[in-house]
Amino acid sequence: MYLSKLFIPITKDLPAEAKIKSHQLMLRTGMIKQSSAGIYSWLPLGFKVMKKIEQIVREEQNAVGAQEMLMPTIQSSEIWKESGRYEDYGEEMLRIKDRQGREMLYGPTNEELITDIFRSSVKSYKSLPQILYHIQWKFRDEIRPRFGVMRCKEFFMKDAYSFDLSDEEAKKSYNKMFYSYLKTFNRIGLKAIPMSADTGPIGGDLSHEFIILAETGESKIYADKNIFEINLNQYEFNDTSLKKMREDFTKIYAVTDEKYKEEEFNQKVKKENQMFTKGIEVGHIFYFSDKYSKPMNCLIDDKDGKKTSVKMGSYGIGVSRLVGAIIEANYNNDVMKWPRNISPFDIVILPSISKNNRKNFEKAEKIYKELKKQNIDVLLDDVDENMSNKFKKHDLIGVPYQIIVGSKSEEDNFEFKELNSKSEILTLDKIIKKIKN
Ligand code: P5A
Repeated sequence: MYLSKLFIPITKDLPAEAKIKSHQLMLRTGMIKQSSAGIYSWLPLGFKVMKKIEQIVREEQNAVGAQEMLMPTIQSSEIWKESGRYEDYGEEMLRIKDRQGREMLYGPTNEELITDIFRSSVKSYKSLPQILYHIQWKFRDEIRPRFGVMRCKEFFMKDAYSFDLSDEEAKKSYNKMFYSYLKTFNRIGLKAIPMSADTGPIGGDLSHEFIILAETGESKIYADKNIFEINLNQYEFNDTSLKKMREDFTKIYAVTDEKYKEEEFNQKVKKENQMFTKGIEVGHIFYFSDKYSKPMNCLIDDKDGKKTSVKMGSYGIGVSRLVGAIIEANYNNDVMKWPRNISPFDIVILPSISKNNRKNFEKAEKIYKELKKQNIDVLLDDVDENMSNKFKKHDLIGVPYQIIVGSKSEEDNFEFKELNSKSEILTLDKIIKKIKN
């Protein structure tokens, strides 16, 4: 893609409410555009990044045996009345009427709808366990939408739902998701801490939030630093090992302020290991047993032919929130550097262009064609402006690798630079190898 052809409306004027880096950067680089309070359009650059994150989330869900499906955004109020949440959910739920006057709503979450699907199709324990998920827009009429995509009204969520015969079996599903979440966040270069948490309107008595550290986060965190020492690779994908994994993580003190008690913190964590910081909740998992299946009559036959309510959990990742969270975690000294697997482009070519000298530009086009042939997603900055402005612009767009075609690039050797590092002179072959590795 040539930069001049890319729809990337870079803006300099920021609205006053854009207080945190991710919100400012996403507006400045034209990743998103606000359509009304808490509601955004995703423009090509932002959309590309979000789709890459979505794909990683999907791969890690599939890897633990979850199956993808798609439920609608609009739901009937009937099932919410059955579960008892129609009233409880309050003003955060966007309620709509269709032309027949039927009460509908824009789904803030899908526990009821998936329970309804499940009860009409699964009757026997033999079909269990099951984990189903979808990646779909949600709507919550947040009273104070803020921080751009971090807390908005319409947002993109991966939500999964597990179905098991017993509480014991259900905990195994919970552990699988726990593992899948840690793997997902690792893959996008984030250190996420699982923290025991309150369950709020979703319910149940077992729940963990996954929080990444960031000064601008809304959650206050009290934790033992040793939580970062646990290496996920030591666990195998079987029930025993995953049980041990969750125990290892939950043994170490880590809570948000809802559960924080000063005395307990001082008792359980040595002074030198105490960490108090802020973070962003990027995922949240819940085990609520028969909270929905009981009132909604989602019954299955157990081994003795006795009817029992299916045991359920639900598991969410804020896919659109992650875009902002990754920026918060990776933005440093006015430079944004995307992790390479979610960067909007693999590499950018920056030729030093002037009106009377087209040589660099021609060279850049040759490199561009060669990289394209190698299936590398490359951006060529063909805009006629000085190099220092170009560098500033690309420090914000955040593509991690650059080929600078200027005085230092000669014949088959090119100046190659990784953001936040010194440049080096390499052949195109070596550059291609580096990017593909
Ligand atoms: C779990 C899946 C649930 O809704 N039901 C289905 C459960 N959990 S949750 O914690 O309420 O949300 C899951 C994740 O979605 C993101 N999120 C948001 N992102 C942007 N704007 C919002 N207003 C918003 N609300 C929730 C968070 O990442 C959260 O962990």
